[in-house]
Amino acid sequence: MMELPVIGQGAGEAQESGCSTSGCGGSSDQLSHLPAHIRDKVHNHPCYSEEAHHHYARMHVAVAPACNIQCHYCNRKYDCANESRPGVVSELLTPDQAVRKVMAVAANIPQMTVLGIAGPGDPLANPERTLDTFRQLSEKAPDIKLCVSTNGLALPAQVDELCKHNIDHVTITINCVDPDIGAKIYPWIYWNNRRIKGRKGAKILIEQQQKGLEMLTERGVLVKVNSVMIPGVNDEHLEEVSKVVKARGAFLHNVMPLIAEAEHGTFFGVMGQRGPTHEELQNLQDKCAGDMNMMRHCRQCRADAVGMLGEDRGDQFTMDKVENMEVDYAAAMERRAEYHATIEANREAQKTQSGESFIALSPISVKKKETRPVLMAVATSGGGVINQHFGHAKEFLIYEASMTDVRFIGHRKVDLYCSGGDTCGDAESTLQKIIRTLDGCEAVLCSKIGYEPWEMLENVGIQPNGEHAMEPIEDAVAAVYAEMVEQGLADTDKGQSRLQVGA
Ligand code: CLF
Ligand code: SF4
Repeated sequence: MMELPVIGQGAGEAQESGCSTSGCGGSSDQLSHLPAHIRDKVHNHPCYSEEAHHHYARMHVAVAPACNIQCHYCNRKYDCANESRPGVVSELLTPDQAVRKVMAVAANIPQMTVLGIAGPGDPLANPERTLDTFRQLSEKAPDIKLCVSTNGLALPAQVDELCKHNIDHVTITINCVDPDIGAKIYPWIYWNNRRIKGRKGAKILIEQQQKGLEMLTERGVLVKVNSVMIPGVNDEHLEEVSKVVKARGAFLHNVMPLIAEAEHGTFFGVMGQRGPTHEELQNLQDKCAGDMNMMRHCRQCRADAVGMLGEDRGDQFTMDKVENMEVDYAAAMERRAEYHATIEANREAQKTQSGESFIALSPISVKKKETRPVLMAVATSGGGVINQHFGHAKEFLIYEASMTDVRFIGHRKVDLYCSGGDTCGDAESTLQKIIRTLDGCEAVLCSKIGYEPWEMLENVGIQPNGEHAMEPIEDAVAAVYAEMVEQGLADTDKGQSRLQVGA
């Protein structure tokens, strides 16, 4: 097998491998009941397949500045919250610049399989710029999947154009199907050259979203629905949204937490509207999961994000750098195809290996029936393996292990504990914050960990574990769970630890 280059932040940390994912609706394995042509469509899409996001990257090009609605969680100076976390886009691109940038990234990041347009405004409120970019790319870079994210208002009018350009993944942000709730989220929409406020505007938006969703699914386009969970506004309503969009053919539902800070200058931020806790988000995702495939690995990316989900390599591909890159795209396509074949071979090999980890649990399950599920945090820089130092992790993936499966349930962002140099003086308080972020977890799996964090984690009842470096994540989580079961640490009558971090 060809050797794969490093894809994470730390040299030598990331090696390609794979993991089979159980329990996450977004995984390819979970989608094995679907027809082959649909499985093929999602197999290497890092958003539509949870498993694929360990191996493949996406990029966004910020070609769409205008928007046709106002959301209470958005400030035009910041990225579209449909598909991004707050933060201005670095550069607004013309379609020609965007195409050049995509080809440069594809030639340099062979994991990049998907190009998405997701802002900074609404792509379909800027149809010429968006469609020109897609049209050029479908000709010049035919090995890249095209993807778009929209609020849905202009969608019915653009469905046929999107289909012409081979766009077969569309995300619609649908926060409600009830106009009274919509009026609390959308102060106005711009429709037929008029600003329409309140309930009336929300009703039109909802009708257009539902119509667009149906039109796309009738044409065989895969539709993902994103919903922003806003506690006290639409949180209790989103189960209903999940049912409705599934009935109309949506493929995947991505319930994302509201991001609202006063400094973003958004209505919700300024009004002190809070976002959901990790627990509230997970509970809602679990409730919706009864009706729908759920996405749990969304990173709420910027509208100009580049790289694996959770990383941003945008500063390596600013237009001044891209203009100086010579790209032989035909040669790059050949290299990419070879690289993808190697990833796929490794994914297959790892799947065979992963099946064996659960066999190890079977004899224990006969003896130990009274066990409870356990949450574990994992440090990884990609490839589906435990390959990151605790101190280098910018986020942890959270898995729930039980006697029946290992389930991916989300990720939690953290402040970097060890950034080296002068910032280390603040390490203790940063470490305390990280430990708070891991609330509810009972083990942390990483490639290495220092003595100080080890001790602090142990003191609050989280077991650090560096014994499974470079092993597939799910195998490692299953192995640690098996040990906990054997030691009686996962017995039903042994409660989950609660954190007592510092003062
Ligand atoms: Fe981009 Fe969105 Fe396509 Fe993915 S992102 S347009 S479907 S290629 Fe993905 Fe980013 Fe979440 Fe979006 S992690 S914000 S779901
Ligand atoms: Fe902002 Fe996106 Fe909402 Fe438009 S659709 S207001 S850009 S979050």
